[in-house]
Amino acid sequence: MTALRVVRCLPDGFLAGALRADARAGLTATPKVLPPKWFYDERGSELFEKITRLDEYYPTRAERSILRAAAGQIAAGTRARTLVELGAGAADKTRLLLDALAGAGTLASFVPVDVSETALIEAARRVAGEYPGLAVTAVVSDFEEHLGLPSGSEARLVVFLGGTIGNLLPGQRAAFLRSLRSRLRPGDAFLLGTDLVKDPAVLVAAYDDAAGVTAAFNKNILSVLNAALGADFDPDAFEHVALWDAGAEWIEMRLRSLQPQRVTLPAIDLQVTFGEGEELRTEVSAKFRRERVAAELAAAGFTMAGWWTDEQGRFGLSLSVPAERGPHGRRGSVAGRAAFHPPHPGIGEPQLGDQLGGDPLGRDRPAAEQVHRDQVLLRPGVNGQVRLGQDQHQGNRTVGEDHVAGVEHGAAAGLHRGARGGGQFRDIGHR
Ligand code: AVJ
Repeated sequence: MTALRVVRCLPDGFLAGALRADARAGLTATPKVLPPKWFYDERGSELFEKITRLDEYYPTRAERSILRAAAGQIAAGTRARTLVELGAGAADKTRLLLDALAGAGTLASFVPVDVSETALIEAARRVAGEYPGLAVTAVVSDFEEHLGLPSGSEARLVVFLGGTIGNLLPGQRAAFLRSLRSRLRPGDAFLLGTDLVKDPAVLVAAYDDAAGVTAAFNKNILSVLNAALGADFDPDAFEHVALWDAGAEWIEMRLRSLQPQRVTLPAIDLQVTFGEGEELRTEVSAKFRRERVAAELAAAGFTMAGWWTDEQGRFGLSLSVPAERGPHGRRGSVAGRAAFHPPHPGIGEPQLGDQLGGDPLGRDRPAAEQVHRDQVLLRPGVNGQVRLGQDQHQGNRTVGEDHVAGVEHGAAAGLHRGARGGGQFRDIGHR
């Protein structure tokens, strides 16, 4: 009998309340902003699935090609019993990891976490049907609010794919990574997908496709507000804008008002006006360089133990584990440290520092290396039972710190450099 559970981690009305708060704060801010999480009603999720099949939108294909090449290594290295996927959506890429972990003989449970209940339960049901005996717990949650991590003592691999971390503003990203780190312990690992800095023309095209699917996806947020708040936005009175902010190294999506207009939002007793040409920011999608990923992970108490990119260096997957020293410099437990040691002879301690060199886009790397990878070798030493039930999603904290063996290839580029273009939007806080 296929085991499928649905757990709702958010109190009733939480999302509706959050939408009202975001709409009020964002539409009364100057400049106006709305967080991208409100794109994903049923139509929004469908439009996003369509985007992932567009020629211009390379991230999904690039990440899938990396997962196809690296899933086996990640499974063998992490020996995870539980796969937790944050922002799961359709979970199709996840199958590559599920197959690899099942192949490694360690997989026991799958926990997809997403705010979009419909897409989530549909995906969870499909996975439960395809993997007999796999315990599947669909967690309806906003991972910024509640990670929905199952407790229990078995090795967990938490994955955050698709480059969705890039939709969080820097402060939110740091808070999210710290919060995740505080819930991980020895034996756990974190797999993160990050879209990489590249030719701005390629980036802008990926967010402004010729068929106008992304434009429809962007405008859909106005329909979400109309439906949820009784607003009278006219999506056709706005045009889709996608631009590259070279200073912040992120793509911004905006909706530009085509004429002066007044919008009423009765559910929050609000009227807002838009001037002609006034822009409402609906999403940032940050693009990364490898050492910035490593730096942000390290700042949150992770050690990056592995890094893969696709052939053209368009997308990066990092695998990291709780650092030996936590974010506050506290040393990890000796016992925990013993749990990790390289299973293959000849693989030394990662010398992260001296590896960070060379061309960030990998152009100095021999063409032969189709999918770039840095050996990731982990062997969780801890085994125990995971019993998934309602209360375990309250997220018991266990903090553990360990060290990982691995070899590294380099990347080089600085973090944020001086503001250029789009500045006026940057500092408006997210929710
Ligand atoms: C997969 C959610 C990260 O930012 O690239 C796609 C969302 N926005 N086209 C991204 C998105 C516009 C996407 N994420």
